[in-house]
Amino acid sequence: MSECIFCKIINKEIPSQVVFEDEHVLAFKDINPVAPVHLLVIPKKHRESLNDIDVADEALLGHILVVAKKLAQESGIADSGYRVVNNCGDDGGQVVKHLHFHVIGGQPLGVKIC
Ligand code: D5M
Repeated sequence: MSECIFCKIINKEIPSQVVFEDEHVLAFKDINPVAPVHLLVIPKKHRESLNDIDVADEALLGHILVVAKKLAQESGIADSGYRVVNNCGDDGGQVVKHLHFHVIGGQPLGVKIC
């Protein structure tokens, strides 16, 4: 049994507020939102971080971004703008070691560092 918290969410071993699911990805509300809309889009297959992605995962990554855009549209934040964020590794601020993309919006967002 995986100890990964996001794998547990995928396997419905712990609850989450799912907003989208298909064969390849799951999207759910972040438990600690930093903006009115804060979703996480994750691959169903465990990848620790972007560092574990290779060429075989290109279609999966593209799909994640298409899902992120679709969820932004459905959340009503697409026109005003939003961020899709991936934190990779410790210096990147990654806490949960299962690849995930934050979709954040619904208010003007803070300082950009890049
Ligand atoms: O972001 C990890 C994110 O994962 C952080 O914003 C909280 C969120 N999180 C952690 N546990 C849960 C559960 N159980 N449900 C929903 N959201 C969760 P990182 O980029 O790793 O810093």
